[in-house]
Amino acid sequence: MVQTDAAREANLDGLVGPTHNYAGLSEGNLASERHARGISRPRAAALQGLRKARLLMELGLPQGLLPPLQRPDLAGLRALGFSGSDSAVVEAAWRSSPALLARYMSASSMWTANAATVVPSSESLDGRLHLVVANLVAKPHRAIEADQTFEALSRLFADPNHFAVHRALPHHATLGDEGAANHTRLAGEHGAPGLHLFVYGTDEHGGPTPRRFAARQTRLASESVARLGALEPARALFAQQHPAAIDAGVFHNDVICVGNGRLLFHHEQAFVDTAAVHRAVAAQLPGAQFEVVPAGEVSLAAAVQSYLFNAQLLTLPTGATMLLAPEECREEPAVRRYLEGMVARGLLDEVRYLDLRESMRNGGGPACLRLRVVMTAAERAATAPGLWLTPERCDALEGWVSRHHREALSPEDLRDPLLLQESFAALDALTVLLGLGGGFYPFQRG
Ligand code: SUG
Repeated sequence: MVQTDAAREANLDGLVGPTHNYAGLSEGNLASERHARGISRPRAAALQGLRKARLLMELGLPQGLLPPLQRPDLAGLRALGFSGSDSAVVEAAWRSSPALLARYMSASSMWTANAATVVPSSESLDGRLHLVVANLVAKPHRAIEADQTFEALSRLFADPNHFAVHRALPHHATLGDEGAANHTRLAGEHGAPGLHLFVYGTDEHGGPTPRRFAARQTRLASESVARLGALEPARALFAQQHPAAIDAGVFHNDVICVGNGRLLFHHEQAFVDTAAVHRAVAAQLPGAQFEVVPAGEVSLAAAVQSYLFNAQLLTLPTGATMLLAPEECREEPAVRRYLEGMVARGLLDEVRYLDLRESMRNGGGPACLRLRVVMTAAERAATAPGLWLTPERCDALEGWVSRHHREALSPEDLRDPLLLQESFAALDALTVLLGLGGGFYPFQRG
């Protein structure tokens, strides 16, 4: 499958902000729970992310970046009644509860697969590219991302002739939406009209539900996102994630399934009704391929631990297929064996392993760190230029990280007034570096 120049898939990676830390905020995300209150390394985290983005750029794929959101979220803390100077607000929040402050300090916007769901212009009813911001209501530290994400995407995709950026669904438990992490687009060619598989964890009208951990995505939310994003109704498929998977730590579908082109690659225990998913996909996508990993070869636990499915399945400009997997997949013998088998069978041309350990410790693998946006050349040209990575910009960003991000951050450091100053200084410098224009961040607007 050689991609046409008309429409190509861009990956927009989340730049890791200076407050990257391990606060154990995501129950049901085993890595986040396991590493709670550990020491994080913000500089290494940001450089690991940039290394991945640079690799894709060097492979000839359109590669962009989404800037981190402002942290601390002072408006969010002030809305809870904390007052006084910025540093007084932070200190008072810490005294009230360190865990509360941690929510407003989290660098979780790095996982841009949760920023929005994307409907490319080739499948939308009005011929524009739609981005529906995710409300992330399941977790308080993530729910506060929605408004700033909307503002950022509205600036980066500002041209109304090409783009429509939608606000997140209402913040209500029946409408939990986690964005592209629960959405997979399949298509014969990236430029050809595709098929959209929305995977939800719970349906208020029935069906099984997980027992140990709460499902984050509802069926109503998935359906509403498809409507808001003006997706041609015939191109939408809805399927329920297996509750046993959620209970085993699969808090998003992209922890157990990844698709690209005509290939859907997933674990045996990904869906409640696998046969129905395959039938529906095959009916709409001639030549659809399914690679189902049996639990007997890779257990659910090994899939979650290694993040096998949270890989980037990429079609390179040469037409070759590459899987970009976390280093943890190389270290897990069953997973590595499985991937080597896929190469031997000609399903993949190459597997590359990357060290993304800082993000992985919070449950964020390669696929979490990027938002896939299939775009035509005209659409790419209509975005804000600050969106795109170039070799020069990547060098400059590495310098920016080395200047602004701390080597290490402990949970107690979150109350440090200097961290607040450093964070805002970093974001100020970033807006200049990326040419994002004045007032990009709330603190810059006074
Ligand atoms: O929402 N972790 C994120 C990881 C998101 C992964 N994204 C995808 N699978 N697409 C989450 O659970 C942990 C933060 C902390 O514990 O400090 C966190 O938010």
